Amino acid sequence: LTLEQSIRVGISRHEFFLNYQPKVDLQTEKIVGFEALMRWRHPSKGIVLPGEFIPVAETTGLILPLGRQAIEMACSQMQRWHQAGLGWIPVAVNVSARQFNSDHLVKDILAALAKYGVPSSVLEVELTESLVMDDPVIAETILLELRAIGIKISIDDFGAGHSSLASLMHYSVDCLKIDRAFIQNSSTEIIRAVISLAKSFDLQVVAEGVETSTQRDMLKGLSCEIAQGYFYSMPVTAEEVPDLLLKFS
Ligand code: G
Ligand code: G
Ligand code: MN
Ligand code: NA
Repeated sequence: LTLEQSIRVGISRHEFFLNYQPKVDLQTEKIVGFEALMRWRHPSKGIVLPGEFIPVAETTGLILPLGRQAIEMACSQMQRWHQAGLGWIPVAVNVSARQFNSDHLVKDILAALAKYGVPSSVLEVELTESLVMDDPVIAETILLELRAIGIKISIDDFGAGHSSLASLMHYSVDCLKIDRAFIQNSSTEIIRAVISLAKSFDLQVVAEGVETSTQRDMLKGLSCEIAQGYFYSMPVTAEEVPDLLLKFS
């Protein structure tokens, strides 16, 4: 089987699942939500990471059914946590370019929210900066549609591409996630400037790839609101989420 064929089979056999990485409020050190990260339970290779299948899924168009499953699984999981008495835990799902530009995204999201009775306010989508900048006019139309549903929109991996923070600020988004390479390689002054500009446009700021207490302290000092990274937790399985919530409570 080619990789494309095994992804296709994997989709039909529901071999893909989500892990969850917490986003932590830097002031309170409480978990405010999770990012859903896809994994593949491959029948012979074991657990396969997105780097090995997302690019192929993108070029073959399989990202459309796969992305739909991701949205479904996130909503289904939110419903289960809610039924378990954990309340509505916000979850962010990554959406790639091909998905964003398909006609189905809004329909898929509405269908999944309705199927599992999930309030739109607890679902978030993460879009990359390049995806939004590729065709700004079309992007803004889709962003406004997503906004109208009431879900939250984040720009992912900010600072990883050719950033134009100034033009990005015109878009209808709620949150800016600063790329881990940017956090790890930029001076405090540069990070301070990005945070302050984002805030002046009323964007929430999430720092990605926070691995050390030094980085945590620096970001907290710059009034960054939320952090995500190995310093707090690796992505965990859905079953591990309740214990993780307790640990941060
Ligand atoms: O978990 P990991 O670091 O291996 O994720 C690598 C990349 O795969 C990240 O950039 C992430 O955005 C992407 N990714 C993870 N899950 C999904 C998903 O469900 N859909 C899409 N489109 N991308 C995903
Ligand atoms: O592109 P996106 O931000 O969606 O990708 C998230 C990826 O980053 C996931 O694959 C996740 O496993 C990884 N990741 C999350 N936290 C850290 C961290 O602190 N350090 C490193 N090196 N990778 C991280
Ligand atoms: Mn992401
Ligand atoms: Na990111």
